[in-house]
Amino acid sequence: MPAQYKFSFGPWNISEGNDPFGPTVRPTVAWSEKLKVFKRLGFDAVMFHDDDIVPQIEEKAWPQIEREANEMKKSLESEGLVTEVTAPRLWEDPRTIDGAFTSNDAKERKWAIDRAKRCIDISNIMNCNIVVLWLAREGTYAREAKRAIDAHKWLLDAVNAMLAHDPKIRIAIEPKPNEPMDHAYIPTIGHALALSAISNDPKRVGGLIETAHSLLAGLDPSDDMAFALAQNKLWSVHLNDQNGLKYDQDKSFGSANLRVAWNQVRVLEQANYASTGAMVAFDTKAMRTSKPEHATRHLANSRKIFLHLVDKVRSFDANIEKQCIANRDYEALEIAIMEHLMGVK
Ligand code: 3MF
Ligand code: MG
Repeated sequence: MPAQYKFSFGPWNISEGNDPFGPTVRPTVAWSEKLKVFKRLGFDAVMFHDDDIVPQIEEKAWPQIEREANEMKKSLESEGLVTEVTAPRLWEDPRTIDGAFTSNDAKERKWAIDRAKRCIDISNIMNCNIVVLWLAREGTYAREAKRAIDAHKWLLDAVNAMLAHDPKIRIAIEPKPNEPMDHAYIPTIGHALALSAISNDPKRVGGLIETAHSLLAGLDPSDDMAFALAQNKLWSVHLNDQNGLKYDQDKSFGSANLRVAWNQVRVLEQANYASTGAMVAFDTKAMRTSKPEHATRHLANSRKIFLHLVDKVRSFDANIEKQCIANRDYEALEIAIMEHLMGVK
């Protein structure tokens, strides 16, 4: 029996539908309501930003943060849920307008490292040893605005400071090539794992691949996953979809690029990903047109498509693959896969 996949999403994946050109179109769903959605939709875990766990975290002292994190942990337990990952939200504070770990201002860089350490402390309360770094504002709008060589050294300093803060914490870097920045300093998993390799404890620095982020970098998400898997460094995935090179869309998994989705599931199956203990997260967004009562369908649909693709991968005739490869007949391999996906023969 292959290991069962475990699924997660984050509180931000149930959202109000605002975009850069228009306001919210759905009422805010209280956390107590969101909490009930997880099990109902067949999910096992929650991914959190630090301030999803402790709102207005900057206004609170540690004893209160500790108390609120403990309460959150209890409410998860009462639902039979666990925390998949935590992440310091380093991109909303006014101090990080010019970047967090790579700000030109030393005080702001220190603030960012302190916030990341606090996120680790919160993560420990939540019984979670993976902290995700989405390096949102580590990059530039104007290439000359920062010294990139210094920026890379500062990123390394930040990662090392986090590793030193807690001997058990693991850091999963979530690369993204652009948005909100014009160019990000860690645009791909290659950059992330190179940073890992020069850190003080490479075994504790890995990656998280998001489908849309790989596509925005012009790369194939399944190959990005394979690169990390080959180094035992794929610690989570944010499955979603993306229609070409435009803004980050976070569409339902498989909804734009079915074959690309099939290949992601295939590579996870080949690696027996579920048995590594890592989970499948869907970082997807409801369409702005979705009515409030339909605003979690993208999560249920993504999970459904994922599980259908698991069946498709498992039911594909391995002999066809073997023969086509032996015969170097990749046209035959391709049509066999397409017919399998379409359910025609
Ligand atoms: C942005 C993202 C983020 C990260 C999240 C990590 C808001 O494109 O994908 O989602 O996944 O912040 O914790
Ligand atoms: Mg993401």
